[in-house]
Amino acid sequence: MLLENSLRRALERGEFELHYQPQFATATGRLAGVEALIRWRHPELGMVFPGTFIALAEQNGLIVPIGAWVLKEACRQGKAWLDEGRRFGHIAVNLSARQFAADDLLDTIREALDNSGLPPSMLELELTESAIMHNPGEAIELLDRIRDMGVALSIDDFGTGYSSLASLKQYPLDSLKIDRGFVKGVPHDADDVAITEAIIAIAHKMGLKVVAEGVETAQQAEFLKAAGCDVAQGFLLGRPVAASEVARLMTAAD
Ligand code: G
Ligand code: G
Ligand code: MN
Ligand code: NA
Repeated sequence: MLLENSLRRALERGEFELHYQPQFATATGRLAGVEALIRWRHPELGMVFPGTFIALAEQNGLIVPIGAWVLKEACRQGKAWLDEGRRFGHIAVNLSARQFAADDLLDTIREALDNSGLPPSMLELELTESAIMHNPGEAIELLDRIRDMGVALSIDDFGTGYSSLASLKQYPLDSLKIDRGFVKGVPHDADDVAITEAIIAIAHKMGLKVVAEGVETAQQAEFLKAAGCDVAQGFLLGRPVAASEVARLMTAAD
């Protein structure tokens, strides 16, 4: 209850901020996108990480207004970078299951895009398998409508949920993010290697891009590049940092 009230106040007082973690194309090393990750700058506690409050915000529903703020702020920042002539590929935003189930999701996305002027194709939404599988029938229709706006869709933590390959085929997706649990084991663990290579092969056959998250070592990065993984993200390549800092990685548009 205490935390619930303080989360609500944090939103009202503007204590949330977004950090951005870079994603790089493995083939060229170029910046392919940035993922927005929420932080709470608490007046007494300092920086609070989402691991400590996102689950609670999911339970009490505050993730819906907090998530709407995240979308709005990410789109605003993306458009500001564009106006500064910076190239950053896309900006990825995490959507929780509760947001995906909310009635006003489409309006929230449309409003964030319209108010900011960010081109929809520069926004990518990351969903987990469980958020989608909760109601697969309705999910396809909702995903189709998001995709119709021109927004890209990605499955986060892929391989940890229970989406079947059949359902995967039906979703209008752009990319899969291989869960960091598998990335952690490559290139030493034979099972993680097999799973990672299989995900890349299936994704590519389905016309999807593959992003590896949680890349922490040069060996992992080399393996992923050789395996044909399109994009890599992780502490080795860049930690989540403030907008001004990630902007230094963005080249000027010519
Ligand atoms: O940044 P960090 O690794 O601490 O994030 C922990 C978890 O919080 C990750 O699973 C990430 O997806 C989630 N997360 C970070 N920012 C957001 C956000 O804006 N919305 C939602 N729903 N989850 C987020
Ligand atoms: O679930 P999601 O993919 O949205 O989680 C993103 C979170 O993963 C971020 O909070 C970020 O801090 C964390 N993260 C990013 N790169 C790495 C990494 O290389 N290793 C680990 N352990 N966590 C990472
Ligand atoms: Mn994510
Ligand atoms: Na993830």
